Amino acid sequence: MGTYFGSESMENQMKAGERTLREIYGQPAVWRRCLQALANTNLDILMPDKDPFSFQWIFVGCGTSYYLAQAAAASFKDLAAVPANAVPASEILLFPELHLPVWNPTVFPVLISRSGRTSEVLEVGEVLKERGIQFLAVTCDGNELAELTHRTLKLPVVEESTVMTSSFSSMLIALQYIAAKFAGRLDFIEALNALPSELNRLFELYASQTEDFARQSFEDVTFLAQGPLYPIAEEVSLKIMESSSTYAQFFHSLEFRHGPKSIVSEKVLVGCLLSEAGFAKESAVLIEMKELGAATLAIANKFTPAVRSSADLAIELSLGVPELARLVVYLVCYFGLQKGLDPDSPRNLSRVVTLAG
Ligand code: F1P
Repeated sequence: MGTYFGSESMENQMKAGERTLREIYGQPAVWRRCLQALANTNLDILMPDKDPFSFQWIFVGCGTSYYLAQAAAASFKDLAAVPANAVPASEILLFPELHLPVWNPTVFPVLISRSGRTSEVLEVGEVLKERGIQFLAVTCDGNELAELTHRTLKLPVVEESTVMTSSFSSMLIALQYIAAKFAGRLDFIEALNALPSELNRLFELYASQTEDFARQSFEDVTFLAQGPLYPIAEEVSLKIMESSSTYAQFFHSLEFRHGPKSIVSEKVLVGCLLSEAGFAKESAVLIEMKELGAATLAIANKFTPAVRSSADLAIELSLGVPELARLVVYLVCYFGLQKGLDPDSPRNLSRVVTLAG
């Protein structure tokens, strides 16, 4: 898993994407370190000053951190049964009354930013301070964001790459951990603790198959998923775009039938992140796209023989943890589509995006 498509020799690909590959294969160790840090942190002081169940939780970020916000909102709704939603930081800046209506004083925003420097996120922090709204910051680097609130969770992740891998996975694990902790779901925390060794098992099983698969090149790429896996499909597509300048799309799996399937040909890769809850209906889309001639990749916790045979690459997770705790593992199974480019140095992109004005 975690390798590159493209026409260059594997040796050159390794050199070009070395940092990204190291990042992917280093995930289990990073997750372990974060889980340890979370176990040693007093999370109560990060919570709103009254009953956390009485708040509307709003998760805010840009780019990868916005997709992470969506996965976090789904996790909070599912684990803690609190109202939760996700918005890009720019939405709050441009349409504040849609997202922070004055008639709803019980909002608790969670600002997510690896760098703690993205200007839209910092501006949202300033708006919240002006309005006297308490908020939590989740970050890896800390920086200016951490100075805006005493409720800051700074994770022990140092990531030099532009593309966010460890930061995404560890901030998602941390937010799920917080939701589970305040919902009293100790079983879920146990499930998160099982993930690092499970991922090592999956690397052993699937790394070489995936590398073989990844030697092909595709004209178009699309990733499909539903429910809490949908933001993971968004993130996988973003990673493909960032690391290979290939336009990648994402759809809710069943939506793909309503028009977008017109793009399907043997030069198109359709990746399906199959949930357990929606397996029958989502896998029917995979089977249909294979019949239409697409190249297919599927990730599922368990396959049936028919579904497995419709996937050119089938990655079976076999994880004995709740579906929601598996999200982060689907993410690691992403591919950087390489077209003679260096996935460590995305075109037109810097590690921090700062907008003037
Ligand atoms: C957000 C972000 C990333 C993107 C790129 C530029 O950063 O948009 O999602 O991949 O690295 O920055 P941050 O606010 O989480 O630091």
